[in-house]
Amino acid sequence: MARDTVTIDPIRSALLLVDFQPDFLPGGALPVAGGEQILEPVRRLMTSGRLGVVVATQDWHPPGHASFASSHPGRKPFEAIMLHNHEQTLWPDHCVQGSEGAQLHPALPWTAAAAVVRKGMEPACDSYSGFRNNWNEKGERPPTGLAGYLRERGVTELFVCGLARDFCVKWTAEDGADAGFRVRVIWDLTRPVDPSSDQRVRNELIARGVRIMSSDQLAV
Ligand code: VGL
Ligand code: ZN
Repeated sequence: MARDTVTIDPIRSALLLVDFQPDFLPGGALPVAGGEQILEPVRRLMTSGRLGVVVATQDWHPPGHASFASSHPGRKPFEAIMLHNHEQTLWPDHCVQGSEGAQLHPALPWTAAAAVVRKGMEPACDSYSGFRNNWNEKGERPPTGLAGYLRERGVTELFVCGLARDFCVKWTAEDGADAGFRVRVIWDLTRPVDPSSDQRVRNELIARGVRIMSSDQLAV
């Protein structure tokens, strides 16, 4: 099926790269299958400048983080618990601050990135989204400042890709839409933790006003 080309104004756009870190790629602590397949096309987009300013998120947890199964005696990775009145999936230890697996992935040209927003630094609270933490003990989701940064630069359009489709990409895209940006997820430049979630994730994104596109719509 031929799909329409998406018109891009680089002055008003940002390429938002979510969690391209070795821990989310095969061989890492929380590997997302097929993540390595999107590195090369993302590298090309980063250096092209076609999608405007390049901004990245970096999952950056202190040791003993509340999202780690190892912080909850008797719990195993991928189980869910209630944390601050919301369901929290427990993960293997991953993206520990300063570790090899937490670095920005060395296969990508990070000199092209204007800003990197670190997230998940609160010991007691997770942060899937680049815009806001998950809920804290007060039931709030404090902002990271990313929306203000983008707005001040005149950005209105976000092109989101990265890992993982069903967690940090989804939450980032939804919060970006809630913050008033026109958000597109470049679906083929994301990969999920759980491929069986794809239809639900797609529906939930669309319901929140996020557009789903394919990299082949970025025609030259
Ligand atoms: C992520 C689980 C835990 C992600 C981060 O980048 O999608 N998933 N931390
Ligand atoms: Zn994490």
